[in-house]
Amino acid sequence: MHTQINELFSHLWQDYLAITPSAQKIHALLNQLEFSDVETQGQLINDHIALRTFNIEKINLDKLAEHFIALGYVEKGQYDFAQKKLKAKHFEHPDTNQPKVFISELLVEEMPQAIQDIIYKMLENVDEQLALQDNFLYSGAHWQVSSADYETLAAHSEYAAWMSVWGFRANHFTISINHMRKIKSVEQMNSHLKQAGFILNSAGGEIKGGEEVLLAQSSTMADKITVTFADAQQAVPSCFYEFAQRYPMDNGELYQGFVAASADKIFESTNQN
Ligand code: OOG
Ligand code: NI
Repeated sequence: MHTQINELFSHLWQDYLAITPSAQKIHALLNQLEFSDVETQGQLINDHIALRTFNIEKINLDKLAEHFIALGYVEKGQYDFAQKKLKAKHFEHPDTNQPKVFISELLVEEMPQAIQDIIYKMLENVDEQLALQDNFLYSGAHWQVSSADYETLAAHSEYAAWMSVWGFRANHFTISINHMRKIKSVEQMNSHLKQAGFILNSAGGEIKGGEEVLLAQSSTMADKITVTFADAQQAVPSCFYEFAQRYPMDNGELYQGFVAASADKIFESTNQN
């Protein structure tokens, strides 16, 4: 287990950047916009990250969560995505400057038998101890599927297809708009990014949620990266960047949870099209 939150997030960030070239570009673009006019170097703040897995005991949601709980994180919310056959929890650290963590898992038993077979085969040779390793959360895929299996998975669950290629890693980081100096809304963020040529996720509208649910979000569509399948090479969606603005609750504090209806659409940032 990692002994420092910063160390874990720095590994997750480097791993994410390596397969998400647009995140590197957006980070540089926004840094330039926000801080090029100030002497003291400011920084972009990460609202949260998200990780994915299957609800299979040796690598389930709780196994991922243990790494964060060991660092002081506490479970705060639960979410169900009936149609996508997903369950999720979010975790917060008592130090509110630390990023929140959203972890989901696919309910494998609710998938068609053919999908279950592919997933069980992927996990067959995964060591029971894998989830205990220090680098588990950024260790990627521990298996290789064929491009045909990838397409079979994708036809039933884009989430399962994504997991078959990318495995254990942060699938996005999230810029906190509340902490920005120049950009003050998701709308402004979106037009800035579109002007620079980035493609946004428009599922359910480019802005998910809003002040009425205390959280407004948007995200890019995942980059396409060429990967090697057992039988072929193919470009598939990797990771994406998200942007979040939080609004105050009645007690004046910013809402720290997630919004299931919005999250349902954010998942689709890694869809093939
Ligand atoms: C997580 C999607 C949900 C949010 O902020 O609502 C999410 C995922 O794509 O794994 O990140
Ligand atoms: Ni998110």
